[in-house]
Amino acid sequence: MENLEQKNNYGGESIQILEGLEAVRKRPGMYIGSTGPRGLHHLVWEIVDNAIDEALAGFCTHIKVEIEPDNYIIVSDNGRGIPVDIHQKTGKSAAEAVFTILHAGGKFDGKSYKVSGGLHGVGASVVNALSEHLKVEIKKDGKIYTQEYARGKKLTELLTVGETEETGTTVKFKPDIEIFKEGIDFEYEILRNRLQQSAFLNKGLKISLKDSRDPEKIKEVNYHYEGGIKEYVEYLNKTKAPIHNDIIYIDGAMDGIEVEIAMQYTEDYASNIYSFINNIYTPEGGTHEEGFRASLTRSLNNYGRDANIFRKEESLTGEDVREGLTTIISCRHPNPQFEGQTKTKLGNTEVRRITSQILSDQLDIYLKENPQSAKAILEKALLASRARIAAKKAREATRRKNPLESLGFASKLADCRSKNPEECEIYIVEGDSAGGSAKQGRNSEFQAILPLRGKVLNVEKARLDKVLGNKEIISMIQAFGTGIGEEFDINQSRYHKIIIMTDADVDGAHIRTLLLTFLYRFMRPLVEKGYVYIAQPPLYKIANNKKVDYAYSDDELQKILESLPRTAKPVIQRYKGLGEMNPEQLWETTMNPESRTLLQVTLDDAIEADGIFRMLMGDDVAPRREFIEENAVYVENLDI
Ligand code: TSJ
Repeated sequence: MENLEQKNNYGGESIQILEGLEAVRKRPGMYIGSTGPRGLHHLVWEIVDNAIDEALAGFCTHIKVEIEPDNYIIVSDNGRGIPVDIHQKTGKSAAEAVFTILHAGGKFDGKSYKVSGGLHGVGASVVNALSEHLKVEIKKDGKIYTQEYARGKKLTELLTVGETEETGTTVKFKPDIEIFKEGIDFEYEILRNRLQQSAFLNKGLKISLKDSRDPEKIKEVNYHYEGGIKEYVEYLNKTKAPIHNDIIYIDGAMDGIEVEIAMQYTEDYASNIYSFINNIYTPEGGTHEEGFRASLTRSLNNYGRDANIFRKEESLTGEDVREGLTTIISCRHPNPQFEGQTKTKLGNTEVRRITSQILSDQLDIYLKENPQSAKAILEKALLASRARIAAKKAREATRRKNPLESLGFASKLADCRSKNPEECEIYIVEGDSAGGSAKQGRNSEFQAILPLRGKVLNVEKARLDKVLGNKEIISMIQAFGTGIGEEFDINQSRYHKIIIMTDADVDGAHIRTLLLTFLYRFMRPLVEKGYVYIAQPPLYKIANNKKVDYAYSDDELQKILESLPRTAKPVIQRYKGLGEMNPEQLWETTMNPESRTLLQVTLDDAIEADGIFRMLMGDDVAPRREFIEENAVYVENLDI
């Protein structure tokens, strides 16, 4: 598409441009990842990110997002308004180019930090191509302009429709049901969560969300964080016990690269380091995280040594200094490079040095100026270090025996016959009764069943030694064959699909979250490689005479009921748990590869998982009640 703009022949060019957007409609997955719920929501991020770019450039203070009846989305900002002058190379207005030329977004100036990583930054033209209807309104230079499109093709020219003193851009669109065949229902909670994150990452920016789809129950939130990522850390630690009162905040810039870090230690054992580049979450980390880690370890060791806190020969490892740490790292880079399995890892080498330099300069000063906090942090890291060394000695003493075998209990694993990991699946099932149905219903050639009985340990609150004492966790490690922690080897995995199958209720969501947290913390490559899935059991059985249907959501139930003849008297059964399904039903609805739906778990939702977790475990009652009320719908699209 790059050379498209260099052609002089106008007619030929516009035909090619049409083909450009046709290509998006032919293979939408290439541009937005999928045509499922994730891809659908991606449309909103594309548009919102454009408005955030305007905020980053310093010209916009408020972004509003509204979900209207029929799933129209309206995004508006109070920025300068998309330029309307004629774009030389194309002969179109700049605004029209934005909506009709692939990758046209961001071509106007190279000065600002563009949101352009991974799937982001494919531009407004992709949203236009995949929308049944799109309307843009630009307020600029005293005038109001509008232009409309249908499925990427323009319905009108850019028209002047009025006068105004204000400036700004409003884009209204409705996703095309022909493309998003699974439906175009936006999920309030997904939008809310991500918009809140954007507000944290862009201090001072106001972001509002309003859902007016149900006139009886209009939802609205407004986010505005003057403290930015400092408030983000405060929020993430709300249900934890900090060991120092203040949040350490560091920012600086070198060679045009900005670095911002907020951090606080809590009594927890897990570490939560979330890094971003140009507002894009980088779950695979990269050079900004590496620079952070290197300097954190070095600064704390230097301080410990200078302050004579260490015993002889004592020093802290990276793991020691990250125990219980909550951190947000947010960088801005004019030209970020993305690497890694899922293109969510920052690759620019200079960022390692810059992050490291900025952190160590300011962290050294912080530690000197705040001796009480410094002491608490060093003591915590030293405890971690001593526990680590003691655990290692204990492990070495029992090395002759395989610790997993020596525990003396029988796992409930019903293995499959195939030994070819590529075709093998393991279902992790909550409870014995569901486990029984799954064992009877499965295809034992390639499907293994592991029922879990006891409670899964919350690994956020435990060190590795305690994690290795939990029966449910040992059963999983044994079954997978991968080992754990440092010894983890994904090539030993006996299954390429690890499928979590829990009830579609709040307890099920909780258990699933605990399992995902464990996999994320201790077997992350399984998640990175896409081996982890969530099974989707139906919520309802609808029996009408001899015909049986299953519904996986309330919407689907409604659709099925509407499709029945007027006089039909269907019997509707709401499944409260997997245990209520007989083996045949469970196979048919949830396990048969021909008819089931699996949700693949991806890394970029780790923060959302953390949020759900906090909501379920925390003492904030209102959001928990709301979650429970909306759970049926929510669980459906939950990825972690
Ligand atoms: F592109 C879009 F449709 F997705 C979109 C763009 C959607 C929304 C809600 C907002 C925007 C947008 C774009 N808001 N503000 C801007 N700003 C510009 O495009 C702009 C304005 C002025 C200048 C300049 O150099 O004068 C440059 C730019 C890129």
